Amino acid sequence: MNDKIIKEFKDRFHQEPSLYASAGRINLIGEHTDYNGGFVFPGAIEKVIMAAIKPNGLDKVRVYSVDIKEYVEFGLEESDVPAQSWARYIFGVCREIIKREGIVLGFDAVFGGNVPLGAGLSSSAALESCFAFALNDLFNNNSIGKFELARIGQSTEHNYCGVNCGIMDQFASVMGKKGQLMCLDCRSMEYEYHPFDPQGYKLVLIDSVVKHELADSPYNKRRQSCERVAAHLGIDTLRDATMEMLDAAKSEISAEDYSRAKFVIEEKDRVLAVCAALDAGDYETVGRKMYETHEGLSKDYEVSCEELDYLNDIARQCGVSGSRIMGGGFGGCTINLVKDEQYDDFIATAKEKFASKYGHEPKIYHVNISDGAHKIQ
Ligand code: GAF
Repeated sequence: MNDKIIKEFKDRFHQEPSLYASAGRINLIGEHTDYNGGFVFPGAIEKVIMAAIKPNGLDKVRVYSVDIKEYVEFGLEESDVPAQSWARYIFGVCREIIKREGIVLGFDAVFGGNVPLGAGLSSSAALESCFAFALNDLFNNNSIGKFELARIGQSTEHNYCGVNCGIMDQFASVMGKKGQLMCLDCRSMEYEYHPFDPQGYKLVLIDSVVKHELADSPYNKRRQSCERVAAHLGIDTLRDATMEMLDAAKSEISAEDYSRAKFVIEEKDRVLAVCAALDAGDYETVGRKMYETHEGLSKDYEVSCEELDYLNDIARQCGVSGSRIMGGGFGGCTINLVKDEQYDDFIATAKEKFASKYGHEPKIYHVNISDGAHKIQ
């Protein structure tokens, strides 16, 4: 992939570029907790978005996507927003750096990657983080802190892409470290790295290939539900809520808002339980909590879909230790914690059963926890 992107750059722009990459992410547990001030437990993965970039001395950005096979040019003023949705991620990053009094001048770029789109692996965060990291290096002497680079990606989603997301995806994409998951407290923004090398188990993603689209989607509505309940309880975020507080307010809020908040309060505790279980090497408890999360995401938060529930059922039937829908929901992947000796049978069964019900096989991605944003050359 490196060679292809660099060759395309040289063919188009006849210059020698620098090459940067940033990663997609998995999340072991802690879904829809980030924008509620709770905990998340993500890690960066080997799948990346990569960009060849060089300043061009002009007052515009010229960028080509090797995967979408489209070329776009845009200026750097707020009114120059491009029509193509993929280009808005890059435009948004430029604008968010400029808003923070950072420097972005004209540049040429060619980018591509192997983070599957719409699979819940945060290809958009990888794209934002890759450009934020590169523009910090090329124009700002790396003076913008790494955490701020993640916030630049998050603000891009809010202000240019219509997704009112939390910080998890961009945080993981920027801060990821090989072989380590990160427990992030999304209220204090403190985080710890946890080595993740489950002896005797594998982590595998099964992609239903049902596409999710978070912009204008129920994702923003879920967030609004949580904010309504927090406001009703007189607290900043659901991080400070307990089930006792929620139950006391049950008759004053809608049944739907109650279910959403119930999931978030329970999920908050599950992340901490998983953290402790991981440190104790107790992967069966980790797996049990993953199933509980799936149940909550499916029944209370209602962000699953038939295909993902089916994949979760297959995992249970195969005796897999843990399985759940991963990411924002409404399609994408399940993440599965599988004992080595059950792995082959599980994958074969999942492929066969899913294909006979939905007419196509799910995609299988092995998870390798890797480094986040970095310069390649
Ligand atoms: C999406 C969002 F971008 C994240 O911020 C997070 O809320 C996640 O859904 C659900 O945990 O990936």
